[in-house]
Amino acid sequence: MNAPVANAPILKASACPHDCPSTCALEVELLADGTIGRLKGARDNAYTAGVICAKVARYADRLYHPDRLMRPLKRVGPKGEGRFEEISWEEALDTVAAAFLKAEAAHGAQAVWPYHYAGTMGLVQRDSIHRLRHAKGYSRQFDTICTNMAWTGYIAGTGLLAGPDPREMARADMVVIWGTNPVSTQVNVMTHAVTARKTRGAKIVAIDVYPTQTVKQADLGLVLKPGTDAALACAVMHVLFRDGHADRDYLARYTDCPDELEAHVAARSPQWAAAITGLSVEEIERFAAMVGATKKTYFRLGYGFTRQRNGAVSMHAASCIAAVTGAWQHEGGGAFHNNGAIYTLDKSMIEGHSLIDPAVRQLDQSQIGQVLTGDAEALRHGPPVTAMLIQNTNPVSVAPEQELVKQGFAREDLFVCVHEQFMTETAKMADIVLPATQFLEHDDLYKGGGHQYLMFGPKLTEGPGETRPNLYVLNEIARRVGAVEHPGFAMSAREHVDWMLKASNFGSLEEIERERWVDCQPEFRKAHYLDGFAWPDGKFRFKPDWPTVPAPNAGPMGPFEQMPALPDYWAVVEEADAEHPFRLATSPARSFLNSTFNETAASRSKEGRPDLMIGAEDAQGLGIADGDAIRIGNRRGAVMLHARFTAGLKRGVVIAEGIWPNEAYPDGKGINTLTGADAVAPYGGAAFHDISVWVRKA
Ligand SMILES: Nc1nc2c(c(=O)[nH]1)N[C@H]1C(S)=C(S)[C@@H](COP(=O)(O)OP(=O)(O)OC[C@H]3O[C@@H](n4cnc5c(=O)[nH]c(N)nc54)[C@H](O)[C@@H]3O)O[C@H]1N2
Ligand SMILES: Nc1nc2c(c(=O)[nH]1)N[C@H]1C(S)=C(S)[C@@H](COP(=O)(O)OP(=O)(O)OC[C@H]3O[C@@H](n4cnc5c(=O)[nH]c(N)nc54)[C@H](O)[C@@H]3O)O[C@H]1N2
Ligand code: SF4
Ligand SMILES: [Mo]
Repeated sequence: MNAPVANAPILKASACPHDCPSTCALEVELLADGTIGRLKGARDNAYTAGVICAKVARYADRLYHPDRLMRPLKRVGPKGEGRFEEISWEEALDTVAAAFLKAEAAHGAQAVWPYHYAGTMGLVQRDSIHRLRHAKGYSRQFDTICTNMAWTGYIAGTGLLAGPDPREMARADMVVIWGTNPVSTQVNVMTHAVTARKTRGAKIVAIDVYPTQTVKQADLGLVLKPGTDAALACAVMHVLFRDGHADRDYLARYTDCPDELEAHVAARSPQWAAAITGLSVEEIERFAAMVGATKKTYFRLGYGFTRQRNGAVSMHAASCIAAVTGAWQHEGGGAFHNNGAIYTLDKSMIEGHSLIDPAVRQLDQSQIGQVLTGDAEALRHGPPVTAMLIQNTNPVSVAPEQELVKQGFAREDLFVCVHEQFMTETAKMADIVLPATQFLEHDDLYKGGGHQYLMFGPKLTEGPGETRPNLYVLNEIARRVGAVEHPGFAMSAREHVDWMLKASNFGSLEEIERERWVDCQPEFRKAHYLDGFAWPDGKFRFKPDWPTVPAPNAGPMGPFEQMPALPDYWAVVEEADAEHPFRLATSPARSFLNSTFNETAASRSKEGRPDLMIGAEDAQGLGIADGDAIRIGNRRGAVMLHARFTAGLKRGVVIAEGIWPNEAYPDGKGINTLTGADAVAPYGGAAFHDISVWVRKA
C-alpha cells in the first residue's frame, strides 16, 4: 500500500460559476497551505465527464492574480480617471447607503437601479440583489443581454424551456450543432458529440457564419450569411416533405398544423434558400438528406444564431425540423437548447418575492446607455437613474451602443458603486469600488443550463485582503438604507441553499454537500414530450401564438403582427447597404468569457490582439493587406483593429472575435461601439451578431 504523501493536495468538489451553459462539475486541488492548485473536470459527473476548458483549468491565474481588488476604494480624481484611495468597509457602505438615500429623497426609490448579471451563476450570490431591490422599490431590471430571443424562440414551439437529456447526444446518429461554437463556448457538447462519432459513427454538422473550430471539426460545416438560418430551416423542411421523410403519423399526433406547414414550405425550395443564405443548393440538399435519413438526430441549438433581429423566429424555425422528422420520439433525437425549466427551485427567499411591487418600472438591461443618458422611453417615462449598485457584470465593455454607455457613466450626478473582483472598465467609472470574493471563496448553488445537474460549490479557501461576497454587501446595504424586514437578509449563503433545496423538494444542503450534485433529469417520456408538448393542446406549434409565449420577465413587446405566422425568413436584420457593405458578427473568443479572463496574461497572449477576420478578396478590393490597421464603423461609431485574412468567409461577412477591453484597441473604443441596443422582437434582447459596417484602411 502506498504511504500517504505528505502535503498531497486534497481534492474538493465544486462547480464552475461562470456564465457558460456547461456549468462544469469541478475537482479542485486544495493544497496543504490552504491555497488552490489545479482545477479539473469531475470524471464521475456524467455530463462534465472529466473535461473542462483551458481557461478554468488554470484558474489559479485568476484567483491569485496580482491585480485583484483587495480593499474598498473611494474615487479621488475626476470621474473615470481611475484614481482611488483605500477606505474601510464601514465608510464605503455608509457612503453607498447615504448616496442611495439621497437619490431616493430627490426622485423616489426608482432613481436607484441595482444592476447585475451572471458573472457568477450562483443563485445566492447572483440573485440576492433582487431582495434589496424589492425591499426598497428600487428600479427593476429587464434582463435582455443574453437569452431572450433564444428562449422565446424555443418555447414558441415546445411550450417549455427543456428538452432531451443532453447526455443523449452521445447516443445520437447525428448531432447538429446550430449557431453555437462549443469548442470555444461550451466544450462538453463536443465531448458527447465526439463520443457519438467514435462509438456509433455519428455525423456532426455545424452551422455558423464563419469557419469556427467547431465547423472545422464537423463532418459537414455549413457557413451561411448572418441572420438567414430560418431560410435554411424552411428549405430543409421543404426537402423532408418532398422526399417522403416527414413522419406523418407523428405530425398528426403531436403538431398543430402540419398541412399548413407543408403547403407553406412547398414554396421554400433549396434554390430559394440558397439565394438568401449564400449556401449552395447542393449543401442544402445534402444536409436535408442527412436529416431525412437519420431519425436519431439531436439538434443542439445555441444562442449565437439568435443574436440577430430575427433571432427568435430563427430559433423556432430550427426547432421545427425535429418535429417534421419526428426525431423527438427517439433516444438521441429531438431539439435541445436549455434546461432552465427542469429546475423548479423556490427562489422566493433569495429574491424576496413577497416584496415585489409590480408597479415598479423595469429598465432594459441592454439599454443602459439610453437609460443613463436620459432617454424618456428607456426610462419608461419615470425619474432619472441617479444611483447604481453593480455586481457580476461589466457594462462599460459588454453592453451595446457603448458610446452612450460611456456618456452615461461619465455623468457627474450619477453615483455608482461597483462590487468587483478586478478593476474593470465599469469599476473605473465608479465612485465606490468594493472588493469581491471569487467562487472558491464563498458558498453557492449552481444549475446547469446545458445539462441537468444542480451542484454545490462550497467555500474552500479564504478570500484575499478584505474581499467579501455579494450576499454580505446586499445585507449590509439593506440594513443601512432601512429596507423592510425580510428573513432572507439574516441568512448565510449556506442557510439560503438549504432553505431553497428543502422548499423545492431537491433534498438539503447536507445531502448535496455529500453527493456533490443532484441529477434533475426528467424521465424520458417527459423530456421527449411523448405525452404531448407543454401547450394546453399538447401540440408542438409550427404556428406560434407569440403573445402567449411566456415572456422572460417583462410584459409583451411585439411587434407581433409583423412576425411571420409560420417558420420563415424574416427580413428585419441590419442589412448591408451602399454605405455599410459588410455584415459583422462579434463572436466569442475561446480564451475570454465575455469580458472575464481578459485580465489574465495567458488568455490575452492566446488571443493576440483585436483583429477583424476578413476574406482576402473583400480586403484587397479595399486596398487592405493582411495585418493592416483598419477602421470599421457605422452610425453608432468606429473601431480600430487589424485585418486578419481568413479563408472560408462569405463575401461581405466579417467577424470580430472577443470582447476585448476598450483600452486594447488603438483608439480606446471597443467592439460594442458598433452594436445596437434596439429591442429585438418579440421580447427584447440585443442583436450582437447583427451589425452592418463599412471597412476602411486606417
Ligand atoms: N470562450 C467563451 N465561452 C463562452 C462565452 C465567451 O465569451 N467565450 N460566453 C458565454 C456566454 S455568456 C454565453 S451566452 C454562451 C453563448 O454561447 P453560444 O451559444 O455558442 O452563442 P454565441 O457565443 O453568441 O455564438 C455562437 C456562434 O454563433 C455564430 N453566429 C452568429 N450569428 C449567427 C447566425 O446568424 N447564424 C448562425 N448559424 N450562427 C451565427 C457565431 O459566429 C458564433 O460562432 O457562451 C458562454 N461561453
Ligand atoms: N459584442 C458582444 N458583446 C456581448 C456579447 C457578444 O457575443 N458580443 N455577449 C453578450 C452576452 S451573451 C452576455 S451574457 C454579456 C455578459 O457580460 P457580463 O455579464 O458583463 O459578463 P463578464 O464580462 O464576464 O463580466 C462579469 C463580471 O462579473 C465579475 N464577477 C464574477 N463573479 C463575481 C462575484 O461573485 N461577485 C461580484 N461582485 N462580481 C463577480 C467578474 O469579475 C466580471 O468582471 O455580454 C454580452 N456582450
Ligand atoms: S466550459 Fe464553461 S462551465 Fe466548464 S469550466 Fe469552462 S467556463 Fe466553466
Ligand atoms: Mo450570455
